[in-house]
Amino acid sequence: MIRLAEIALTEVQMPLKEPFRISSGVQTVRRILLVRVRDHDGAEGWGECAAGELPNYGPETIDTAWAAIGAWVAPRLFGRGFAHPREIFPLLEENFRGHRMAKGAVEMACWDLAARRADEPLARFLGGTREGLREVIDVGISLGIQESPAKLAEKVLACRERGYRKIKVKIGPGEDLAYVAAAHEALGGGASMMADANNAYTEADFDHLEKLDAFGLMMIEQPLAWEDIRRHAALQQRLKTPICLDESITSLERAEDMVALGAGRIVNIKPGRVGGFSASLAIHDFCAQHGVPVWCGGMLESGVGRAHNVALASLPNFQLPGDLSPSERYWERDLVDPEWTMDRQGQVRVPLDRPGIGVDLDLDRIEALSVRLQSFWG
Ligand code: OSB
Ligand code: MG
Repeated sequence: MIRLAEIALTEVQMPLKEPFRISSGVQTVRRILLVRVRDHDGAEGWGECAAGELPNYGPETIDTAWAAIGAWVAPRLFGRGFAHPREIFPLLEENFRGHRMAKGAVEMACWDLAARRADEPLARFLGGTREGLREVIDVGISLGIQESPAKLAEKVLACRERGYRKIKVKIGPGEDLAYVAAAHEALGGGASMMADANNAYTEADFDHLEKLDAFGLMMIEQPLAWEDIRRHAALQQRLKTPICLDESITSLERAEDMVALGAGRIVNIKPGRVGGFSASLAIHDFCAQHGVPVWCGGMLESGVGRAHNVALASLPNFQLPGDLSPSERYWERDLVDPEWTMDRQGQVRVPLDRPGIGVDLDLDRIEALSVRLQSFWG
């Protein structure tokens, strides 16, 4: 039984090595909300909230998540026992709409705690009886919008040289065709390349977006508004390039809608966006049953969130490279030991030799970077 005794929140602020600009905004410092859960037997688990500083990806921010955890998530979890962490998400959904990133941060910390108590690596604990766990995962990189197409071309070449198996370029109106063309030319093709628009286009842009078909991209991610499944279906009808949904997939039901309406052919799963691992596993299994490949997205997490993503991406239907860049791509120094690495073949190893998330927290560094702490007690 898991009986939570404490949920501790810490905000740390870490400067990114380089600013990350996408169509919906730019980040230079990552404000990170870490969650530590402890049960009455003294076992602990760690989580990281996917939300950023501004509500420009989804409606949540790290401040709304902080408030939601304190006001509604923590009180609901205290004072009861869980035989398995899969019981947590349904409980958090009862008459409690949205706030999936807040729910997910705590839920995933509880999965880590349960995996440690079961003495199993998180990847195995998550996979359960599913066959085909991956021990190494192909890694892709997500490149922010650059100053110029030429600069992007330079970057994509360096990424290929480094070994990345997939290169995602961010696009937006006025910063699209010339950028994709330059990257396409540098790489000599579009097969290992994709574009992510983060909601930047509308129905008025369909003719324009059709021009992207010429580049033979692996996929185009979230071209239209996050709540708009129907127009993605209309666009997919016109495009040869598969559409992958990211922001739109806030739950299993939205993945079902995507498949039923033909609104996309690939799903980006970010466990934080859907409320944690229970919902991620449900989406993973649903997509596997319907022949829809999935891959694991990223939210510029520290090594804590990255650990959850890597564990999830070890599941069999994660058929495409994940946005699982190594620590050195984001940070001077990460919050975990060992830091996340990628080999020259563009793969990350799933830590299967120790229980839970498989990395230690650098508590001194976390303390040094922390700007806010709050504990809730059960
Ligand atoms: O759309 O996938 C996205 C980062 C922040 C917000 C949205 C997105 C991203 C990324 C970064 O693409 C992926 C990573 O963590 O490297
Ligand atoms: Mg995206």
